[in-house]
Amino acid sequence: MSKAAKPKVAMTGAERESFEAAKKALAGAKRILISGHLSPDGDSLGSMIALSRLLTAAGWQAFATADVNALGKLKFLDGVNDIIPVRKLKRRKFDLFIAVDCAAFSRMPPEVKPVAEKLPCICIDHHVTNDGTFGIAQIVDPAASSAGELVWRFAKWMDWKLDKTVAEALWVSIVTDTGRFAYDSTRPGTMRTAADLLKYGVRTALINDIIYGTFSSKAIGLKRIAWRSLHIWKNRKVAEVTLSRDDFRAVRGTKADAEDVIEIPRSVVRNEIALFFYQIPDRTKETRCSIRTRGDLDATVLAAKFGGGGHVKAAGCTINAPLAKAKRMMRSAVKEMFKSACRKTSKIQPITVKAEKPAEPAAAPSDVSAPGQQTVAQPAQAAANGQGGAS
Ligand SMILES: [Mn+2]
Repeated sequence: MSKAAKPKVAMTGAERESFEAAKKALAGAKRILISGHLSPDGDSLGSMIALSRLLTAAGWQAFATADVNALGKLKFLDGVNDIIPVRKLKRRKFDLFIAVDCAAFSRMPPEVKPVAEKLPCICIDHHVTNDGTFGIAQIVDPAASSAGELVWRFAKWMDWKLDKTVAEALWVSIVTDTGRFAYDSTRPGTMRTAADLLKYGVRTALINDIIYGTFSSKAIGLKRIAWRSLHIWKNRKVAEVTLSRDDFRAVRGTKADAEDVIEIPRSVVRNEIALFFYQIPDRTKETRCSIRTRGDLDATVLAAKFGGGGHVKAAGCTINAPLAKAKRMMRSAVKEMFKSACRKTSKIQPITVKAEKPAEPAAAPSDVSAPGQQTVAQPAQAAANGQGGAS
C-alpha cells in the first residue's frame, strides 16, 4: 500500500492519522455494512452509495443500507438498487460497520442499531456536534462541506478508482449539503473535489433538474396551497406558510412532497425567520414546524422551546398543540426572540406544554434536512433541504 499511503490531497496530521486508523480497520474486514442517518438526505445517500461501490471495487463485500421508501427524488441515483432495505438486515452477517453523515449513533435508523452496535465502526462525518464517541476510526471534519467530500478525500488517499456512479453519488452529496455550492461551508477544497468528480462524466444539468428543477404534481399542488397560505409580518422579517392534514389529503401527498416548501417564506425579501407549519396525518393534536433563520438569529433557540433542535439556521420541532394554537405559541416565541437582547445562541428554558403524551423527540428529521450539516458552530447556511426525507 505504499502507493496508497501517498497523499493525493493536502492533509493535516490528524487527518492522516484518522485515515490510517480507518485503513487498519478495513484491513481486518471482509463484509462491511454502511449506513447514513435516519431518513437519508442527499449527503447520507450519496456517501453510502459511493463508499459501498468503492469498497466493492477494491475487493471488499460492502453493502449500504437505508429506508428505501424514504429516498424520494434521490431514487434516480445509480446504485440505489443495490441498497439493502433496513428491514432486511437481520439475517445478514457483517464484520465492520461504517457510519456516514451521522453525528451520533442515535441518529442511525432503528433497524440498523442492533446490527451495528455489535461491530467495530468507522465514522465518517462532518457535524460539529459529532461527539467522537463512536467508532474505532473517526474521519470527522466539521469544516468539510459534506460527508461526501470526506469520502472523496479518503478514496483518493486510498488510491481507489472512482467511476461515474461514484462520482454522481458524491456530486449529489456535495450539491445538496452546500445548497448547490451556495452555503458558507463551500470551501476551495469543496470545489476541487467537485472539479475532480466532473472528470467522470457527472450529469450535472440532469441531476439539478431532478433534485431542484422539477416537481411532481403532488409537490406542485402543495406548493400552490402553501403559497396561498403565505403570511408575512414583523415588517417582512417573519414569513410563514401552512399545510394542514386536509391540504396533504387534497393532493394525496406526504411531507416528502413538501421538502422545499420552507423556501417559500424564506424567499421573501428581508426575511429573517421562515416558518413552515404542517400536520402529520392522524396526529392533528400536534403540529410540526420547520424553522429557517438568517443573520444572527438562532433557529435552535426557537425549536428548543418546544423540545426540538437542529442547526443554527435550520431547525425544527413538534409543538404539542393543534395547528391554530401551535401557531399562536410559535408566534409569541418569535416575538419574544425579537424583543430579547439575546438574539444569538442562548439558553432559553423550554416552554412546558401540558402534553398528554410524551413529547416527540426533536423535530422530524426531515426538518433539518441535511442532517446536520450545518451545525451549531458553523456560520453556514441552513442545510440543504434533503430530498426524500429527512434529516
Ligand atoms: Mn451531511
